[in-house]
Amino acid sequence: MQARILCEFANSVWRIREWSQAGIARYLPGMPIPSKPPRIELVSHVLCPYVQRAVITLTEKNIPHERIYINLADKPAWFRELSPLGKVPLLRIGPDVLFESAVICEFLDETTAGSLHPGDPLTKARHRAWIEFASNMLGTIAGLYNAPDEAYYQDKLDTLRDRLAWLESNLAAAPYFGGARFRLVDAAFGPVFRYFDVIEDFAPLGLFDGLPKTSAWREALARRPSVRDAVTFDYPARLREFIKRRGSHLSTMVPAETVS
Ligand SMILES: N[C@@H](CCC(=O)N[C@@H](CS)C(=O)NCC(=O)O)C(=O)O
Repeated sequence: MQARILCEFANSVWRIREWSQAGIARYLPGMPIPSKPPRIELVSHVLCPYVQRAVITLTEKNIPHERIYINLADKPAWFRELSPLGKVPLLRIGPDVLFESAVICEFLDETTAGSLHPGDPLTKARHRAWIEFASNMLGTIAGLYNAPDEAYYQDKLDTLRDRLAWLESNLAAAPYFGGARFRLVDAAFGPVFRYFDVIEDFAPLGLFDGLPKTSAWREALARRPSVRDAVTFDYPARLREFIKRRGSHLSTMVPAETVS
C-alpha cells in the first residue's frame, strides 16, 4: 500500500514537472493534473502589433506554442466562429479560447513562473494604465498612416508628440519602463516603436527629438531578442507595402522601389 502511494506520488511529481517545464501552469493543490500539457496556439496576423505583444510574452516566458497566421482581409470561417470581435490575437489553449491581447498576456504571465508584472498593486495598476496608453498610441499611428491629407497627418503627428512627451516625463528608470526588469508594459511598447523604425526610413517624423529617455528605452526594446524577433524577417517590406496601399498622405511618401 505504502509502495503504491509512493509510486503515485512520484508519478504525479513527474507529471507536474513535465507540465510546468512545458511552461503551462502552477500546480495548485486540489487541481486535477493533466497527463500532458494542453496545446497552445496563437492565431496571428503578420503585421498586428497586438499579436506581437502575445508573441513577446510567449517568448519571454519560454512557452512552447504554435502560431497560425491568417489573412484578415479574408477571415477563415473557423476564425469567425472562435473570435467574438473578429480580431487577432486569439489564444487557443486546448479547447479554450482567449481574446484581447492584454488578457492573453496576463494569462500567460500568471500561469508561468517569474511574473512580468510588478508585485506591488499600485505599480502593477500603473503599468496596466500605460499598456492602455500604448493601445491608444497604436490607434493614433493607424490614424497617421490612414490620414487622407497633410492637415490630418500633421494633427496625428501632433498627438503622437504629445503622447511621447507624457512618456518622457513618466520614465523614471532605465533601460526598461520600470527599471532593470523587462515587463509586460515593455512588451506593449516594443510594437509601437517598431512602426516608427519603418516609417522613419522614408518619412521625416522627428518625433523623438529632445526625448533622451524615451529614445534610450526605444533602443533597448529594439535590441531585446523577444521584441526584435516578434515579427517575420520581411516585416519592414510588408509594412511599407501595407502603408503604400492605404491611399493616404503617408502612402505617397513610400518609395516605389522599396515595395516588393
Ligand atoms: N483590443 C484588441 C485589438 C486587436 C486588433 O485590433 N486586432 C486587429 C489587427 S491588429 C484585427 O484583428 N483587426 C481585424 C478587424 O478588425 O477586422 C487586442 O488588444 O487584442
